[in-house]
Amino acid sequence: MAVRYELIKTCKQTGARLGKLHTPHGTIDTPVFMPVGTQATVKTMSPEELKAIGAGIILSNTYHLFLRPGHEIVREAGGLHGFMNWDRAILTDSGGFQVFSLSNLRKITEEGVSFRSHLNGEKLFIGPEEATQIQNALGADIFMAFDECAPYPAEYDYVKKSMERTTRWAERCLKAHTRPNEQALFGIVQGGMFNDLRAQSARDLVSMDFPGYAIGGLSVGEPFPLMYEVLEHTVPLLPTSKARYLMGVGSPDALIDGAIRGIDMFDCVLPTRIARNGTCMTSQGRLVIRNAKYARDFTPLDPNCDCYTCKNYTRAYIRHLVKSEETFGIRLTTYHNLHFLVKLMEQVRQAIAEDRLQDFRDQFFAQYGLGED
Ligand code: PRF
Ligand code: ZN
Repeated sequence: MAVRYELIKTCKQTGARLGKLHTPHGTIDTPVFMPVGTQATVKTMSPEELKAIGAGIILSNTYHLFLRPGHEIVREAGGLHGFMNWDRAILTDSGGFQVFSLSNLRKITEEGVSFRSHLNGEKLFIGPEEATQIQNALGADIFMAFDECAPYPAEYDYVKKSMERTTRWAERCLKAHTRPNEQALFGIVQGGMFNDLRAQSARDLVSMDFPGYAIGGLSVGEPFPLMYEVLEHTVPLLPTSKARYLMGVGSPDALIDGAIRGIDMFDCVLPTRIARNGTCMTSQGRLVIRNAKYARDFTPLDPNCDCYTCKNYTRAYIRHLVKSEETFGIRLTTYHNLHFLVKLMEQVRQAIAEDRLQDFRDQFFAQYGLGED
């Protein structure tokens, strides 16, 4: 097995899990936030910088790398690790989500998804076998089954058919997987907001014995309380001996509330995306650096942060850079936001270790509600 999850302990106050994810490229303490590097780069961050903030695993995308530069080029480069010079762990998403959000004229059948490239209009196809072959070429430590993420809201009958097809696709991914000793294939639980469909999806995927399970189809526009309700129904159906990954969730409050519900892994473009328009995550909530009130503010982004950005630069300077569209500005905000989430997860793990995650959550929320956005 390429990847093994080790449960260290559960928090007596919340049930959150402290664990270790053993991969061919290092062991990752969980719960963990994975920065997103869609195009084989976490936008503006060098691998050395990612290591300096403490990132042990990053995510990349099948859909984008299939379109450009093509997975055969990545394979020739020694896989993603060699291509991008990152020697820690990598997880690739299957494309089952990006093809729906990005490509044009997509058509979904039992075979897979036909679509036109959002780059040049070329007609292409990805099914479960293709997604698996591409991800075997990319060579990430963990890769994801090809799935369909139903939109929200959606009718019960549509979600049921989509979830059942996702299960059949997961079976086909398992069959097509040629490198089980080097790469772990995770199944993705779907089923929308319907608890009985979630239960069926979880039961069927668990019987296929994947080395880890993701919960997909959440954080797609539904209210947070509904997402937590679905999590509370779904997570207990997954084996305690395997890692659980909540896809596409990365707001600080949801990382804490997801961990409390038994999630071990998260990813999201949120910290890097908002950094590029000048929004910073701080212990007091979001800070919009373009705001005029920072023009003469010579304090750091977050007084409680010890990152490179906060140790060396002021709000006034970063505001000037971002407003002038100087690339250094968004490097500084990206660095800070990723550091913020990686450190937040360190604090979450420490709180689990000491059985006080509920207390940590309450303290965090009392402060984080104070932001601007
Ligand atoms: N499936 C896949 N990737 C995803 C999702 C999903 O459902 C989501 C849902 N939030 C984000 N990324 N394959
Ligand atoms: Zn900082």
